[in-house]
Formats: sequence, C-alpha cells, structure tokens
Amino acid sequence: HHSVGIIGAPFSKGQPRDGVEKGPDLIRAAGLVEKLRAQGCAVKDYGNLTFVDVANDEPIGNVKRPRAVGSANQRLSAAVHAVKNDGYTCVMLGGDHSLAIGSIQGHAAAKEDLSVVWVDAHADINTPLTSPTGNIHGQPMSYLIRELHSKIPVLPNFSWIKPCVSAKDIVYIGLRDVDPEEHHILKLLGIKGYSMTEVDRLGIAKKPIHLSYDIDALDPSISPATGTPVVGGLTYREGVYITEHICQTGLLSAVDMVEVNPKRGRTDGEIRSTVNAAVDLIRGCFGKLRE
Ligand code: LYS
Repeated sequence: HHSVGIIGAPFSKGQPRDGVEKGPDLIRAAGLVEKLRAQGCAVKDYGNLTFVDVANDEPIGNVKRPRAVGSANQRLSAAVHAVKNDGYTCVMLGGDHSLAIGSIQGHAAAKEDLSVVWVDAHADINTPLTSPTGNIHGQPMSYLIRELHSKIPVLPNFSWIKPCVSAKDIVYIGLRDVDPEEHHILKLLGIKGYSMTEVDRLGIAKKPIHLSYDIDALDPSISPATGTPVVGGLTYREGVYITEHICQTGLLSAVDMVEVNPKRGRTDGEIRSTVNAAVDLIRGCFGKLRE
C-alpha cells in the first residue's frame, strides 16, 4: 500500500499572476487527504511551507525575482528530502512550476538517479538567456539537466542547485506551446517522445520516477483556472490515465501538482473543475479511479 507525504508550497513568484499560492489549501479543501485515505493510502500531511520575503530582488537580465525563487526552492528542496527520508512518496502541491527546481532537487538528494515525467503544455526548459518572459516558471528544467548546467549563468540564491537529471531520463507529455529556443534545446539534447511508450521505456529503466504535473497539460475546458492555458490539451481521461499508468510501474517516488490558480477562473464552476481535476490526478497516482 502507498504511503503519501504531502507538502504545500504556496509560492507564486516564478510568474506574475497572483492566486496560484492558494493551490495547496484549495486542493486540500477539495478532500485530497480523505480521498487518498479512502482508497487505502497512509497519508501524512506536512502542512504548508512558509517563505521569507526577499528584499531588493532586482531582475538579472530579464529574469524576474531570482532571489525569492532561489530561496523558496532551497527550502522546498530540504522539505522534500526530509519527506523522502521518512519513506513517503512525496506529493508537492504548488504554487507555480518554478517549484519543480526544489522538488526535484530534494528528491534527487534522497534518490540519486531519477527519471522525470513532465506533463505540461509547456516545456519549461528556457534558460535565463533564452526566456522570452523572464518568468522562472518557464525555466525550471534548465537548472536541473546535467547536459545544460555548465551553459547556464548562476543566479543569486541558485548556487545550491546541483544538476541531477540526465536528458535521456526525461519524458515530456502534453507539450503544445514550446518557444523556438526551447525547441532548439530539446533537439540539441535529443529529448523527445510525447507518448506513453516513452513512459514505458522509463519503467524499464527502473529508476524512481518524479512526475511533475502542470494542470495546464489538461485542456482548458477541464482546467481553465490556471495562469497560461493553451487550447488542445489532454482530456480528463487522458490526464488521469497517465497517472494510473505511472502508478502501475511501481516506480513513482514524487509528484508535483502545480499552477492551479483560482483567480484565473471566471466562475466558481471553472475553479471547482480545475481543483477537482488536480485532486483526481493525484488520486490516479495511487491507484485506479472508479474501480
Ligand atoms: N514558455 C513561456 C515562458 O518561458 C511560458 C511558460 C509557461 C509556464 N507555465 O515564459
């Protein structure tokens, strides 16, 4: 049976829209812990992290709020490391996707050889030099990949980060809004595969899996309350299928659920649909839904 350790990371400074810091509490309020227990999981909720304000967080080039993002992720990294050392599958509730930096780093501190399944409309692999927006939630992968590390300038409060994922151990699912420079990076590193076949290949590799799930991977008709929605996304069933399938590998070791932003929902129904989808995706990580 699964033991699940939950960490809330109410952090939004990897992007400009507030509201995404409300994700952890909304996902809990929708019954996450109770529902996981009802399907047989042992759950420990570690509560929410608190993040300190960082003064004088001037941009570096066009990269916004590097110090706040660096220090929040360092905290998160330590927290995820502790949850892994306690023996749980770690579920990190975001917050924006810049939090994958700390989540994956903390996971890698406990399990040195990881694979990453990144389910997202966006590749989030811009570097500080290629980012068209300067928002770090569009960049987290670039700080984590061994093959890129020497090419990336070290931002303030980022020097603790050690590259911990190899390009061959990354699978993307759901991509449909990739910047030209990101395409170039993906091609250079030979990162491809947007299908479950690629996930099966990871399963064969027998490495612990870090699943980083951006709610915007789903179609905006299901999860409209998010900062950067893109049409043409995964259906509810496709989205949940990915989680159930990864569950069945027996290798799932940590999960991020990020970018739920109630302030981006135009109605209560839109918010509810988005939050419930997030809950169900996490449930799918720990067994089949509706069996
Ligand atoms: N690729 C764009 C950027 O780098 C959008 C990223 C959206 C992340 N949720 O800012």
